[in-house]
Amino acid sequence: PFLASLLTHPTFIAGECWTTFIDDTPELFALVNSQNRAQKLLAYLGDLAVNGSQIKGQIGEPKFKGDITIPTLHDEQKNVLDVSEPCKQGWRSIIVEQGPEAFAKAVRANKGCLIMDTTWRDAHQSLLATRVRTVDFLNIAKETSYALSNAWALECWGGATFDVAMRFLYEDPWDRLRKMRKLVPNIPFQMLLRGANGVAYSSLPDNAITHFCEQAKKAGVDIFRVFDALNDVEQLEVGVKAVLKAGGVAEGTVCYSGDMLNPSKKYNLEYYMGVVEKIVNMGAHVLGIKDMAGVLKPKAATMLVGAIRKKYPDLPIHVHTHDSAGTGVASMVACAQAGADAVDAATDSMSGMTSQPSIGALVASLEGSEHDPGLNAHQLRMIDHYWAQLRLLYSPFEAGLTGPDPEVYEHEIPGGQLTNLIFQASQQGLGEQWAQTKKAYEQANDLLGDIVKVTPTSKVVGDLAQFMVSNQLSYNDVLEKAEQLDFPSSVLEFFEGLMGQPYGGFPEPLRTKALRERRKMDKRPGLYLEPVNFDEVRNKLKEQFGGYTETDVASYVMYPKVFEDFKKWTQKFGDLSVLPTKYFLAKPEIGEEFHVELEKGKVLIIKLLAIGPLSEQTGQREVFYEMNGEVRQVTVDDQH
Ligand code: 3PY
Ligand code: ZN
Repeated sequence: PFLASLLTHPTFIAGECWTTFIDDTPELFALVNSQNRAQKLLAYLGDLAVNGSQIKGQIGEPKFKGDITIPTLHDEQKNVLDVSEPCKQGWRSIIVEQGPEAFAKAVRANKGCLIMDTTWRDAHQSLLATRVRTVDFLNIAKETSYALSNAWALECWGGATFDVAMRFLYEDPWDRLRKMRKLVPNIPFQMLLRGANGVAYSSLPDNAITHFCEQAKKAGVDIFRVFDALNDVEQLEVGVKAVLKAGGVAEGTVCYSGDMLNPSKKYNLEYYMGVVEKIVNMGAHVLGIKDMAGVLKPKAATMLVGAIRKKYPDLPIHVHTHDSAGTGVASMVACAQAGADAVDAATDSMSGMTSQPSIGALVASLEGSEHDPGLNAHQLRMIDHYWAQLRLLYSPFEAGLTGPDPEVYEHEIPGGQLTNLIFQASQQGLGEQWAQTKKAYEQANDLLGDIVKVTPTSKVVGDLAQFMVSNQLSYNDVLEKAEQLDFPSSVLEFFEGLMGQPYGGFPEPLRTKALRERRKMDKRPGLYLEPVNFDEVRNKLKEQFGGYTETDVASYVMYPKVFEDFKKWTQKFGDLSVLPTKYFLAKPEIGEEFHVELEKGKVLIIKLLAIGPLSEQTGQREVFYEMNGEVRQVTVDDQH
């Protein structure tokens, strides 16, 4: 069609095809562009049809491949809500119009306990290996802007969503953020920032964190939950300072580990109050309490939140938990009663076990009390009808969890990691392997000095645990053979000090024995790392990819290799975020017609016609599609 359009174009016919022709006739090149995009899309679809999904972690095909129904919402008078435009009311307007301090004041003055919905970040990170795609958030975004208009925030970005988007879903996380922002202008967006580690797995130079936060704020993040995996306040401060500089709401966060109710444990109330004091002194607007493993029992929640509330009457407190042991609702109710301003929950179908507690259960538990979160329970259930379907669509990423695991009080594995480890163990036949992994995790934690465990330190403990299981090493073996053992790289990075300083110091002589000739940093890594040379990065990206955006720069600095691979992928297959998930994960039936909107108003109607026979000479197959009425053919290497 391009050639046909060119040959029949009046300018071409008139023989006046000079060099400004390209500038004067952009419509032809828009056509080339969409032809190109269509061809790249077919290349992906063809590969999927012949070789099956190559998405890492996918086992089998979705359980549900029907059309997803978008629920209709009703207002209090049972009238159908018009959601053609996003809702405009919500807590975000205070942040935008009056700034973070005013937001902190307003939430303190609010009577009920607000809820942050984590469905768009932690819930799918913890249940579905972070695999939910942009299109599936956007499809329910406007409805969500109404049903959750009184929410503290939607947690929708950061943590593992950043690298998984590029690494496994071939999506630009920044693009996701911008698109979500457009459809949800009223509810604050919250992200998870791993302090000086940004959204990566070990520390970056300070200027990388500053640049990243600036970009994130510009692209739509309002509230930054900043934590450090060791509660190392110097590491935490790097993140908090970057957020303050960017003008965001800084939720300085203390990570909860161990069991405060057990007086012999390392992390007690005094310890936590010490960390909280330092966070307050950093100028954080909000205090976050992050119970990443779900080990904050209700009584401990009452003690901890109660003590902070008493000492800091003006400080907003926001608590995060996981429902691993099944106590999530009870703990969050205890937090609300002890004076928390906000607690976390997830839509019912995406809640429970390693995810957050159910929003429906929490709302019902607080209903009629002075802590009522002020959400419309019926609308929340309607939104959940959507997520119930999505959960089945993403069934290939389920870890196979069947119930709560109160053993978490012993092994303390964070929610997201618990799912990952179960998944890995189930690949090897679960049973004995899983029991061994949990035990080894507990021992690995003791070997490392009973550290706070959350990304990236939880990975260190997990890697050491798997190393112990696969090499059949006991606790004592590790201590005795440390000088000869080839420890996993994350363990060595931790011992070097690349993740900050653990409370109580590194375990010796294990650290020295394991490190041998490697360096030891006894101050925060940012003091040793060379600042990022941003101009160098910009030039490199320009050379390599012909152009860049400032958010590309931020992605590259965070994950150089992942970003490069992602760009190469999109050069080959185009932007696949437009493809409906069921056709991203599995091939259509022969003759099944589906639509892909490349951009607004540019819709492709696609039908798989046939998959040709294998050519013995080339090892390839021809795959035939109908695309907007024309037959198209792609040649695919058969990988089988
Ligand atoms: C992350 O850092 O991704 C986490 O979810 C920590 O809990
Ligand atoms: Zn979490």
